[in-house]
This record gives sequence, C-alpha cells and structure tokens, in this order.
Amino acid sequence: MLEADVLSYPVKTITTEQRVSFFADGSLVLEGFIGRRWLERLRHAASECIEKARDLMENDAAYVLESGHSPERPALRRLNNPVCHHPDFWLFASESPIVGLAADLCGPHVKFYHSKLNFKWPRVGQQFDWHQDIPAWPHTDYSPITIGLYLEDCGVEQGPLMTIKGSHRGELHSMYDKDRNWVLRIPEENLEPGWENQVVNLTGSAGSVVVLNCRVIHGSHQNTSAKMRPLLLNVYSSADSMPYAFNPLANKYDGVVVCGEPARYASHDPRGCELPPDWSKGYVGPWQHQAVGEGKGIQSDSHTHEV
Ligand SMILES: O=C(O)CCC(=O)C(=O)O
Repeated sequence: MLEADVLSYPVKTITTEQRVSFFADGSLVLEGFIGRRWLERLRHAASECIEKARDLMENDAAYVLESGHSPERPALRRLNNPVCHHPDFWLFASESPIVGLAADLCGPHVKFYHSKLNFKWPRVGQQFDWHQDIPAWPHTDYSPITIGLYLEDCGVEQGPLMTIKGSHRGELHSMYDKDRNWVLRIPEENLEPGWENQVVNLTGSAGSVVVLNCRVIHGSHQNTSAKMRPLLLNVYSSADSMPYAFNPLANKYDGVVVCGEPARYASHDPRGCELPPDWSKGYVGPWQHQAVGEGKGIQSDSHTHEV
C-alpha cells in the first residue's frame, strides 16, 4: 500500500502526530511501548535460545556466533528468525500490540516477512555500517517496516540503532561494492552532504520500540559498555506489497497475514530497486566480502552485516 493510502485510514494504536513523524523522518521511537509481561516472556525466550547455542562450535542456519564464543561463555551476534525457535517470539510477532502498530504504519492489512534477534554482546557487539534494508529484500512497494524492540535499556554506549533522518525520501544506494560484491554498506562519501547533522540515535529503555522505514539509511556503533543490547526485529509489509526476490531469511511464517485480509491485487511503486544476489542459492553474509572492500567507516575485521 502506498503512503497516501495508509494515511487515509485512522490510527488506532499511535497518535496521528506519531504517524506523521514516522513518514517525515523514516523512523519512530515509542518509549516503553511494550509492557513488563511481554518483556519478561521475551527475555526468558531469549535466554533459552542462548542456552541452546552454548555447545555450537560454528554458525549454523539459526545462529551467528560472536568472536570468542565458547561453551563456558556463549556469545552471539544474531539468532535468525527467532519466531521459529520459540513460540513466544511468534506470539509476540502475531498477537502483541506491535501488530496494531504495524497496521497504523502499513495500512489495515499486514503481512509478516521475517525476524532477527540481534545481540550486541557487552564490549564486543559489532558496528553496523550505514545501509538500507530494502535492496536486500525488494518488494513491489516501499511499505515494509522493521519494528525493533529493546529487551534491555539501550543508551548510546550500547550501540543503539541510528538513522539519517529523512533519508528514506532520497535515492536507494547500491549495496554492492565496485567489484559487485554484496556488502550492504553505503560508504560515507556517497551520503548526501550535511548527513552528519541528520543522524539520530534511537535510544530507549527496555520495552521501547523503534520503527524503521525500509528505505531509511541506518546503522549502529559498537557496544562499548558492559551491558548486553538484545534487539528483537520483526519485519512486516502491507498485505498487497509483494516480495520479488527470495527471502534471505526464509521462514515458515513468511507471508502470514497477521492483521486484516490477504490482498487480491499487488500495490506498485514506480521507483525501482536494484536486485540482490539470488538468495535461493544460499545466503552469504556480506562480511565475507567486506574484509576485501574499501573498508570505509569500519575496521575490516568487524563487519557483521546481514539483512
Ligand atoms: O542490530 C543493529 O544494530 C543493526 C541491525 C540492522 O541494521 C539490520 O539488521 O538491518
């Protein structure tokens, strides 16, 4: 669904001003949006998933391990599709107040796409370079949004999400380097002049929700603190927004309509999007290429980008 059509429906979960500010800025923070009970359940689910990863020696389809991981001191970068690894993650994605939030921002008919639980382990949780998400999973329009939930307090030291305000209105950048490696990175010299003045730190206390437009340029710094930064990310779109490339984080809930009705016609935005690599042949984390890339803005051994 296109923005003008979304705006023709009344909001139910957030205020009109909050929705207007999301469409103007490309992001929104809702402080304390998720209550204690959900938070406790999700923290518990996250701890169980960490426990299951304890004996892993290398990454597998579900887990991306952090450097230094060991059975004695497990350390994770990411759990792919937590919705498939604990029932509470799917319950949260499909039945919690974030569904109403998604409907206020995508229109009344909402589809689930995929999810991630990005950990930033104390002191080692890595930086994410500037990037846009939608080139990794193009859709027929730009309705997809990512809704993030901080499971713990997240100040600037924990490496919160950061956006470049208003950048979703600008161009889509290529996520390939000059050798056509998929790096999911925008070199800083390619950003709009004055971008430094538009950087917003999306900090929030535990239970706060951050929403990203799928075109907004975003990234995050390393976690320099002694506290963990677990961030649960769920991606949704309008039901009539059709993905036209393979889902890099394919999962059994992809396409499930969590609110409203399935679409009969697709919504089309005329602005095109460069195609990603063919993820049906397997998803290869771009950090493998970043080490040989231009290395702008981040140390080459600290690249952790996925989508
Ligand atoms: O976890 C983070 O800090 C950044 C996550 C992100 O940008 C992404 O997964 O696209």
